[in-house]
Amino acid sequence: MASWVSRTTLAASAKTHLLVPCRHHHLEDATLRVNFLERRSPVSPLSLLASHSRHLPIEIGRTAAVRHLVGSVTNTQGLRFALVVSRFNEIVTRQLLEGALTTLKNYSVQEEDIDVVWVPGSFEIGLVATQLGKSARYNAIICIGAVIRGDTTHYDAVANSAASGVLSAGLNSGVPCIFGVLTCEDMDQALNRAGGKSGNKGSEAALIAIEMASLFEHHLK
Ligand code: INI
Repeated sequence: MASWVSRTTLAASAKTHLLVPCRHHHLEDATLRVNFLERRSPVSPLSLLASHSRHLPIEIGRTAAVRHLVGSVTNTQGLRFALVVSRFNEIVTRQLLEGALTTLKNYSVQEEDIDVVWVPGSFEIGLVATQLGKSARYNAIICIGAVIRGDTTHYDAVANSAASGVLSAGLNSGVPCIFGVLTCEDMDQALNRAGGKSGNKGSEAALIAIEMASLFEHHLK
């Protein structure tokens, strides 16, 4: 199936809410359910991940006239990705990178379609992401870093610069740039979000990158 766009013949009033059990932060579970539902519903993995409830309401009916354009995570053939990774707090960012690469591999992205670019710190990510985006070689850029308040007095400056840098990179290049930069109070919190008990933010960023790359490649060109 090339995309998640579909037109249903359901009557306008035939809207049903299905409660889908989904474990908090469990990417694979969420994604499997999305794949199962995608023929009937434009529910994205992002919308599933964004929910913090144990049961996620998913609308499975919609009007016949409205087109819903949603990126697919099952059609990754030919999509190219760059990862910009900060060396600062490398013990964390390496875990985030591993999570991202594993997810790309799990969704059939080929190794030759992935480049990893290392930068000194999260502050530098935006500039490099902009350059990579403008190169027209990638369908999405995954930006990975870890800004930890305990380590620095200029936490807010670095964290805010990283966020606005990644946002600007996407807006200025027209290529989706995904924010996989952790902003944490301490190292424990960071490690928990880098493959520990709170999941892996790098994996989440990679899945979002696939969805956005697909959305742009298949629908927004
Ligand atoms: N860079 C980070 O990625 N995380 C941090 O926590 C951090 N701290 O703590 O300062 C950090 N600083 C470096 C910064 O990103 C730049 O590399 C540096 O300021 C040079 O521009």
